[in-house]
Amino acid sequence: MTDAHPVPRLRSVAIAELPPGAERSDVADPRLADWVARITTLTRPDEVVWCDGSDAEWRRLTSEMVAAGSLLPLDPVAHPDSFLARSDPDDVARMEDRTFICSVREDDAGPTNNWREPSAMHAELDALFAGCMRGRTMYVVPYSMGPVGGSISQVGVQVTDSPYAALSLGIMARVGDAALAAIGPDAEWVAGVHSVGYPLRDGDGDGDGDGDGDRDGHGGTRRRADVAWPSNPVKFISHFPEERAIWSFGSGYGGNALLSKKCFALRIASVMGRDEGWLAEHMLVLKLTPPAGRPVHMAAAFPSACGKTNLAMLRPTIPGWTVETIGDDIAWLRPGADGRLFAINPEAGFFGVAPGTSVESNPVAIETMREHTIFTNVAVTEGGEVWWEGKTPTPPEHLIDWRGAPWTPETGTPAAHPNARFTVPIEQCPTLASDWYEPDGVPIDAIVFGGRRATNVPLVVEAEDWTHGVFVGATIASETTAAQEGAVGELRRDPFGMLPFAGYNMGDHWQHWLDVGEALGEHAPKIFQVNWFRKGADGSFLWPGFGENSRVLAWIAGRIADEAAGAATPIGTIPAPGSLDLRGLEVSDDTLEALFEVDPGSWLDECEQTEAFFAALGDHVPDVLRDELARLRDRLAAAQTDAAVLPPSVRASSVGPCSLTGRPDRQ
Ligand code: GTP
Ligand code: SPV
Ligand code: MN
Repeated sequence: MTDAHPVPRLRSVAIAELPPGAERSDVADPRLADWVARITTLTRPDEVVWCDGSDAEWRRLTSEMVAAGSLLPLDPVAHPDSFLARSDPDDVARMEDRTFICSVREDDAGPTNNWREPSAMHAELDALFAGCMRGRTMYVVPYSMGPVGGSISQVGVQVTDSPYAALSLGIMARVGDAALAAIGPDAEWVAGVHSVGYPLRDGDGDGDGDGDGDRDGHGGTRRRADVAWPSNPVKFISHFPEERAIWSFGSGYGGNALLSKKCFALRIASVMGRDEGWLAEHMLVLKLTPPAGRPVHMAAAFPSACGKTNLAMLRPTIPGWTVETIGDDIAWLRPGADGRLFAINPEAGFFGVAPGTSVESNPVAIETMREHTIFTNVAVTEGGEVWWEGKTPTPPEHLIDWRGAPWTPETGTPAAHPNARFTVPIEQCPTLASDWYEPDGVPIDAIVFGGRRATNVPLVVEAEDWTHGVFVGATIASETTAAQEGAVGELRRDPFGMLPFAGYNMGDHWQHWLDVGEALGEHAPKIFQVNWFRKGADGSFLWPGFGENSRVLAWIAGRIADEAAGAATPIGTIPAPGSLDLRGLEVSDDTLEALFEVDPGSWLDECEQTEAFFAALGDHVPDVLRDELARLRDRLAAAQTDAAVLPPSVRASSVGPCSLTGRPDRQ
């Protein structure tokens, strides 16, 4: 870091007369008061409102937004206290090509990030932000990531001219006076500036946007009409890691606008973690309790829209097991005093993918969103009940689609946007673990990497050790989803599920993982890879997924407890025959074989792509990971020439009678 507390930038901006609300006497950190004054001077809002995340604030903001037409109240019986927001059709997901890491050195951003030189980026942003909040309210939102004052927690402040962002932040982070009080003169806090970039008056006050001073005869107070979802075709999501600052312009959606989430808790926090010896990762955290034996905690990294929320809320199909939820998207992990790795979920809410969520696939999510929920870009019935693809097997006859247009099953376009989401407080989750409140986090017993892979990657594999596990994380590839703008279904490298979220050089991120592993030593968690998305020749999923994934979690728990048997393959250890509990599940032997097949030929092709990927990342790739690649190739080549090295079938009928719980495998 170049400066420990560089927050009050904008020193060049002379503070002008401030609008109502900007000044607040109980702000303990003079840098915060100064920063708010300078942002206000730059952006020119009509008033400033400090948010406290209270119920009263929720009621006030939702009713103002309903009156303004930017929220639609839903059916109060089906969805009490819940609302629908419809975004601009051009503002529906994170925009990776408009996301910038403005580190001082280009090499610190690395080849997987867009880089801009910080002062040039600031100059461009200052021009865009100048007057960008004219005619609007600027909300100042102080928040804590993690329990206020917790040993892994951090604080931040977002200013925004989007009431939707302010309201959503009230769900997603611990907003309020306790967080504000935690920002003392010595605190390190992350500064986020957000504007939708849609001022309602221009500089000369006449609202016609041309700035020519053509007054309307009413003292320059005429405003252009607002729209339901203001945004700007010009978009920047810019991060200044050394300043611990974020500037986001032009988008109101999700990760672009809720700066606590991807911008702070992943991109900026990953840099803080690099500097301070901890990890900020795109991971769910869950607690798994076997019928007998001790509970285990797992942290699992999957790319966007690849099943984190679903796994975190999993309702096991195998009797006696329970899964409790700690987090669904982000984990901060830090070696604890006793040498183990501890994790918190820094967030306080879910911003979950709606499509595919049903009473069958994710009953816990359905219960979680029973009330007090903001839905974005879902479809609704005329009566105000929400619907999305996959919610029910048959769609309703008539809907209003995510754009607000009439829809029938014949329309031919999705009724809900594929990246439609629900925003809901985590405390509404019926499976919330009490551990979520734990200020020092939970000890992690296993780390899991996943992705969407139609081919190659087995249902579950255990890495040989930490270094091999880091190699597995570094070489994750996944088919793209609607969570980001751009093509869907294309296989791309997404190491650690962090391709869009690492705030520093990806190769350095891998080295940091190796360093953390070394510090953990014998306490390092075991590392696994899973894939729920392998497909058969007919293009359908081989594995039923969702609640049935509990079978895989149980095998992982068995490995941790040294009770479940494994079988070696060139890519790692898969369940030994009979060790995966398949009782009560209809899955054919052929399907099982296909789920676990490790084809040396296609894996050697995969190795070639890994080599090219490593080459593209250059000399930041740790040598030991190149060694892992060489070793993997040797094992695959040996397997190719010696069929005997191929894994034994995991088919239950071909083997011993015992599942890992010691009971008969099939009754
Ligand atoms: P982000 O919030 O974007 O980071 O996504 P996420 O990783 O939390 O993804 P989520 O759990 O919301 O799942 C995304 C999509 O994958 C949804 O449409 C789910 O229905 C689907 N999905 C999740 N788990 C499974 C599974 O086990 N099998 C199959 N076939 N689909 C799944
Ligand atoms: C993701 O894309 O991984 C998300 C959604 O979790 S967003 O917050 O919009 O980035
Ligand atoms: Mn995510």
